[in-house]
Amino acid sequence: MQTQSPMLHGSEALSECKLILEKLFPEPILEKVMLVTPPDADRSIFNPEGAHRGTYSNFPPYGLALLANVLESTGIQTNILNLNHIVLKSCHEGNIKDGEDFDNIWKNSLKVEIEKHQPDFIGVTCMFTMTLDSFKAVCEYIGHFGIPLLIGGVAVTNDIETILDDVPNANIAVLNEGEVALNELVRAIRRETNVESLGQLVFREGNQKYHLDGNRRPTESEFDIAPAFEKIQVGELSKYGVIGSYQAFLKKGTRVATSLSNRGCRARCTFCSVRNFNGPEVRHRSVESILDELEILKNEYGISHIMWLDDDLFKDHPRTISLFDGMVSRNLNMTWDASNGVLAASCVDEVISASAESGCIGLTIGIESGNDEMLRSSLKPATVEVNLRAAEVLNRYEEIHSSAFIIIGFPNETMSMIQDTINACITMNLDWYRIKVLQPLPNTPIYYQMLEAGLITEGDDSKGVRYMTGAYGKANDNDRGKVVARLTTKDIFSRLPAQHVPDGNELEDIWFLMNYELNYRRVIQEQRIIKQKKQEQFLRFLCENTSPDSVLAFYTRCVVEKRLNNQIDPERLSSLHAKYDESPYWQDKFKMLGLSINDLYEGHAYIPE
Ligand code: B12
Repeated sequence: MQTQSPMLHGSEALSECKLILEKLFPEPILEKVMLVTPPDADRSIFNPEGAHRGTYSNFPPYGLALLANVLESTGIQTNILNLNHIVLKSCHEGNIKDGEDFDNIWKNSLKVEIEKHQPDFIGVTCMFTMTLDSFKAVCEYIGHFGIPLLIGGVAVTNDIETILDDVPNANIAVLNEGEVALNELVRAIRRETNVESLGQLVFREGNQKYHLDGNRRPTESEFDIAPAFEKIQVGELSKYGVIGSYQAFLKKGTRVATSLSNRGCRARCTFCSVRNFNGPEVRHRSVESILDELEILKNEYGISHIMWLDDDLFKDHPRTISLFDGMVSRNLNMTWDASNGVLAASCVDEVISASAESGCIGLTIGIESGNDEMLRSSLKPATVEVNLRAAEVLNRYEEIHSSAFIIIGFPNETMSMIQDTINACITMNLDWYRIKVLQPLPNTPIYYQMLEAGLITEGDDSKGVRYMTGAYGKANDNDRGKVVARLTTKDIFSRLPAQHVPDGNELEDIWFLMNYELNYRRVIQEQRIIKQKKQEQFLRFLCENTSPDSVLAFYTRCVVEKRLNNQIDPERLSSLHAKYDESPYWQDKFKMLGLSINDLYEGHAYIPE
C-alpha cells in the first residue's frame, strides 16, 4: 500500500489546483457533462430474484437532476445515467441472472452512453457508505475512458480522504451540496473565473490532495429550483422498485416520486450526518415553487404519491401548514409520506391534521430510544415525554400509518435502558417500529466517540453486524435462515443483568426479539378495525415484496386475515406450511417464541398472552 500524503489547504493548495485544472481541461471549453448514479448494490450482494420482485429502492436521482438544471442553465448539455434504475429494469425484463450479467449490463450502458455523448467530464455520486463498493467499481470502469472524473455526494463528503485513496482515478471531489461549488468550477474550467474563487472542492494529483476550503452552501433562493425531471425517467421508476416505506398502501401501478422542501435539520443527533453535511440551519424552499414542482410531477408524469426527502419536514409549522393547505387548494389529489422521519416535537395537532387533510398516508418519527439518559447523551431534541405526546397525537389520526425509528446499541446502553425503549414503544402504540442496531456513520460525533473509546476501529467492515437493515442488509439473510441460529431463548432480558451492555451478537438477538415483540406480536393484538385492515395491507407487501422468506411475516398475515375474514386463503395457508416445513431456522424460532401454525386452525383467532 502506498503511503498517502496529508491533504494540503489554502495557499499551499491554490497553485497546484490551478495546474491540475489546466491539465485536465487544457481548453477553456465545457459543453457536455454526464452525471452517473451507480447501482445501490455491487454484484456480490445483488439478488436478481429480489430485484425482479421489486424489493429494492429505485429513487429518482434528485440531487443529480438539480445539478443538471444548474449545468444546463450555463449552456452545458447534461445527461444523467441512473445505473441503479438500469439494472433493476433489466432484471425485471429477465436480462440479469447472475453477477456476471449484472456487471455486463451496467458496464455496457456506461460504455454506450459515454461513446454517444463524449462528455467533457463525468460526475459520479455516492450517497451511502453502504454502497461504496458499487461506486468504486463504477469509477474504476470509467477510468478506462480517460475522461476527467468528478465525484460527490454524502458518502464522498463524509469520508473524503479514504475515498480518494480508494478511487485513484477521481480528479476532483465536490463536497457537500453541489449547486454553487459546481457552478463556480464550471466557470473556472471555462476561464471565466480564477481558482482563487473556488471552494468546497478537493483536487488530486497522484497521492496528493488539495483542499480548496470555504463554504459554498446554496442559499434559499439558490436552491429554489425543481430538478430536471425530463432527464431521469421519473414516471417509470416506481414500477421497478420501491420509493419510501409506505408503498404497501398504494394501489398497484401508482407512480411515486420524491420532492425536497427544505434542507438541513434543527436537531444535532450524534449518530446523524445531516448537520455536518447540510450545516446547522434549516433552509427552506418557497412554498409556491414546491407546489409548482408537485403540479409538474402530477400533470406531466402522472405521479400521484410523493415521498418527502426532507430531514426536518415540519420545521416551521406555519410554513408547513401552508404547504399542505396549498396541496389541497391546488387540488393536487396526491398522497404523500414522510418515510425519512419527522421530529416528535412537531407532531402537534395542527400540523398532523393538515398532514392528514393533504393526503399523508404514512409518517415515521425519529424516536430512537425510550430512555432519557440515552436521548440526552445522543443529543436527541426530544424527551420520552415529548415522544409519548407525539404518539398520542398520531393515534388520533387512524388513517395515517405511524411508525418510529428505534436504535439499539448506543455506547453504554444497558439492558434495562433497552427495556425502557421497549416499554415506551408499547405505550406509544404506533403501527410499526423500524429498529436498527446503531450504525456509526463516518463524520458523525458518535463515530469519533466510539473510535476514541475503542468500540470501533477505523475502516470497520461496512457490511458487518452494524449494517444489518435495508434491502441488501443482513436481516434478509436472517429471514432466509442463512444466519446461524444463535438465539435459543426468549428470556434474554432475564438472563442478561439489567446493567449489562450487550455486545454485537447479543444485539442481533435482541433486535430479533424486539422486532417480534414490538411489531408482529402487537399487530396480532390490534383491536381497531381500520388499523387491522392497514396492517393486513402492510403484511401483504412484506410477504410479497420485502420479506418473502420471513415465515413470521407470513404467519402474522394469516392471523390478521383470519381475524378480519374468519378464514384464510387455503393457498396461502399451504404456502405457509411449505415455507415452515423446509426451514429448520424458522421451526426453531417458532418454538422459542411459543408460536404454532396449528393455532391458525382453531375456531378463534390466535392471540398470544
Ligand atoms: C432519501 C434518503 C434515503 C432514501 C434513498 C435515497 C436515494 N437513493 O436517493 C432511503 C429511504 C432508501 C434511504 C436509505 C438509507 N439511508 Co438515507 N437518506 C436519505 C436522505 C434523507 C435524503 C437524500 C437526498 O435525496 N437528499 C437531497 C439531494 C438533493 O441531495 P444529494 O443527493 O445529497 O445531492 C446533493 C449533494 O450531495 C451533491 N452531490 C451529490 N452527488 C454529486 C455528484 C457530483 C459529481 C457533484 C458535483 C455533486 C454531488 O449535490 C447535490 C445537490 O446539492 C439523506 C439525508 C441527507 N440530507 O442527505 C439520508 C442519508 C443519505 N441516509 C443515510 C443512511 C444511513 C441510510 C440507511 C443506511 C438507513 C438505514 N439504516 O437503513 C439506508 C441505506 C440504504 C442503502 N442503499 O444501503 C445517511 C447516509 C450517511 C452515510 N455516510 O452513509 C444520510 C446522510 C442520513 C443520515 N442520518 O446521516 N435513505
